[in-house]
Amino acid sequence: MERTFLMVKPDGVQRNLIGEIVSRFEKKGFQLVGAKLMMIDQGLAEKHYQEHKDKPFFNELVDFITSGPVFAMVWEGNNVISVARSMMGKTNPQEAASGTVRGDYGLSVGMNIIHGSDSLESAKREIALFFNETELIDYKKEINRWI
Ligand code: RTP
Ligand code: MG
Repeated sequence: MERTFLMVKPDGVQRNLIGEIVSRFEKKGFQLVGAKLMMIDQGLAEKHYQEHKDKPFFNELVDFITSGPVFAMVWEGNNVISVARSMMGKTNPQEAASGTVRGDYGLSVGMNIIHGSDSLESAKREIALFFNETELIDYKKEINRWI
């Protein structure tokens, strides 16, 4: 079963959106396999955002993601990587459609509430970066046969 790494960013935590965001993915039919409230240190932030290290906004991005607690999660389900990306909405909340997390709650590209892995490769990399195998729980829900 496909897995992805999702994270409520510091702005989403401060704005009390953890419950709302978890609820959206639960109701969609995805299964939570791991989650924790945590601080990201400089080293982890730089690794997580390594693909952006040469971008002009890199320092700003690292400062923001290390500025307060985040809620890190691993979710499982059919096509969860791409479906979660569409539920998040476009990177710039001003362009994100209503009904998406960023479209409904975000206003600026720097503070866009949520992160989600953008490919199978980045999902694998990010899950391993944030979670130990023992923190990821494999379990069955009866409800899954109705999805
Ligand atoms: P994310 O990685 O956070 O899920 O977001 P994303 O895939 O939609 O966007 P990505 O291109 O990976 O960019 C990572 C984060 O960098 C910030 N950003 N700022 N100032 C800018 O022009 C700019 N562009 C991107 C955003 O916060 C974005 O989520
Ligand atoms: Mg990205």
